[in-house]
Amino acid sequence: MDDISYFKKILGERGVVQDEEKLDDANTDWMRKYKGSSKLMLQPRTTEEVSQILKYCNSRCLAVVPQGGNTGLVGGSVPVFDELGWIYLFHIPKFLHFMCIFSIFGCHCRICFWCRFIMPLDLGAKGSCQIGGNVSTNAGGLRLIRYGSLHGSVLGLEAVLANGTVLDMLASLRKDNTGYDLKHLFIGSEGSLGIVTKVSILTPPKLSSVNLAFLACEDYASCQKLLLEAKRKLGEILSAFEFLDVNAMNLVLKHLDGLRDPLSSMHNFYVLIETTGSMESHDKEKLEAFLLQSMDSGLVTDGVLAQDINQTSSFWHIREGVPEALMKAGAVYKYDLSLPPEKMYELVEEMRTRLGSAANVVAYGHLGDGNLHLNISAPQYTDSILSKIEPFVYEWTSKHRGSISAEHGLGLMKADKIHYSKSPESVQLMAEIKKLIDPNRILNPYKVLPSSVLSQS
Ligand code: FAD
Ligand code: 2HG
Ligand code: ZN
Repeated sequence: MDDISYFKKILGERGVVQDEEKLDDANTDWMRKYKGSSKLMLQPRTTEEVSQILKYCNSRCLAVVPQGGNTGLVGGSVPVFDELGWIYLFHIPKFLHFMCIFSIFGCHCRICFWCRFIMPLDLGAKGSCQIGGNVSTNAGGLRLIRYGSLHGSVLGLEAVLANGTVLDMLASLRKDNTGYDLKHLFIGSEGSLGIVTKVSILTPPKLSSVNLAFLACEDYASCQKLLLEAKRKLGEILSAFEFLDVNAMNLVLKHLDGLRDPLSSMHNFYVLIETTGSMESHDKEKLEAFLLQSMDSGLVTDGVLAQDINQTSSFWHIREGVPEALMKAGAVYKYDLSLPPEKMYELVEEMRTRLGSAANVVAYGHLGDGNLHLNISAPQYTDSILSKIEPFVYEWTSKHRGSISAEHGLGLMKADKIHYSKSPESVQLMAEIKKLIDPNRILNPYKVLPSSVLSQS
C-alpha cells in the first residue's frame, strides 16, 4: 500500500488534503516570507489518529511539520525542504481537548468565558492561532506581566512522540514534584519534540473592573520610568504595559482603516496601561491618581482613559494592529528581543543610524516584560539591507546578555542563531534530547536547532 492510501485508511478521504489551493495557503507562512512546496496535508481528529500517523511516518522516516493556526512569525509552521507535508491540527485543540482547569478548583470545562474565567494568554493573533500552537511556541502576549508565562499556567498536557507513543502528562495540580517535569520540554519546543494534543491550563477568574489608558511620553526614558512607577503605584491591578514609538503609530494610522489617533497631536512614544481588578471605584481612583501624578511630574505629556468598550477596543487595535500595518507597508525584517529595558531603545537608535533612509525602523512591544519588537520596514527584501541588520542585531543582543527570541521562538529563521543566546553546552544537550526523543528527525526538522549540530549528535 502506498503512503497516501495508508493515510486515507487511517483518516478517511476528508483527512488527506491534496487540493492545490488549500496546500498553497498552508505552504505559506503568515508573513508570506517562507514558502514550501509540500503536496500533502493530514488532518487528524483524535490523539489516536495523530499517534497512528506519527508511528507510520517514523517507520518510513517521513518528516512532518505540525501546523496550528499558522500565525507563527519565524517560519516554524511551514514545510520548507523535503518534508512530506503537514499535520494540520485544527480539529485537535479546537473540538476535542481544550480543557480548562479553572483556578485551582479543578472544575473542568470547555470554554472559559461560559464559566466567567479568562485565558491567561492574550495576543493579536487570537482570532487564528490555536492553543496547541500557543503552547508549542510558549507564546507571551499582552498580559504576561500579570499572569506569567505558559510555563507557569500550563498545568499539564498530552503529547504524541515521534514513534507514536502518547505521553499523558495531564495533571491539574499546582504542585507536583515527582521527578522531572516533562511537560516543560514541550512548552516552547515548536513541534520538534512531539505534537501537543491536550492542554490543561490555569485560568484566572474574569474580574469586573478593567480600565485602559492611552498615554504619550516624549522620550524613551520617560516610558521606562513610567513602568517602574506603574509597578509601584498600581501594584496588583496592573495587567498590561505596552509601548509603541511614533513610527509604529504612523504606520497604523496610515495603513489600517477606521483608526484614528486618540490624542490631539503626535508624540514620540505611546504607552498603553491596563488595570484589571475587582472593584471599579477603587481601581479607577488608583489609576486616575497615578495618571495625574505622572502628568504633574512630566513623565506623561498627554493621555486619555477609555470611556467605553468601543474606545477600549480601538486603543487595543492600535497596538495589536502594528504587525498588520507593517505587512501592508512592504517587506519586514522582524526581530523579537529580550533586553534590559534601559538598553532597549539604544539598539533602535543605532539601527536607525546604520540604515539611514534605506528603511523605516519601527519599535514597539511588551515593555513591561522587557520585550522589544524591532521591525524594519522597506519596500522590498534586499541583501544590502539585511547585511546592515544582521549579524549586528544578534551580536548587540548577545553582548547585552539579551535573548534573540523573547516569545516567537526560533523556527527556521533563527535555528542557526541559537548560539547568540545559549551556550554550546546547552545547545549540545538540546540536540541530544532531540535525538533521544526523535531519533529519525521526523518532527519539524530544520527548525529550532542548527542542522550542523543535529547531524553531529
Ligand atoms: P503555528 O504558527 O501553526 O505553529 C507555530 C509553531 O508551533 C510551529 O513550529 C509548529 O510546528 C508548532 N505547532 C503548532 N501546533 C502544534 C501542536 N499542536 N503540537 C506541536 N507543535 C505545534 N506571539 C507571541 O508570543 N506574543 C504575541 O503577542 C504575538 N502576537 C502576534 C500577533 C500577530 C498579528 C501574529 C500574526 C502573530 C503573533 N504572535 C505572537 C506569534 C504567533 O501568533 C504565536 O507564536 C502563536 O502561539 C502561534 O500559534 P499557531 O497556532 O498559529 O501556531
Ligand atoms: C506583537 O506583540 C506580536 O504584536 C508581533 O508579538 C510582533 O510582529 C511583531 O514583530
Ligand atoms: Zn509580542
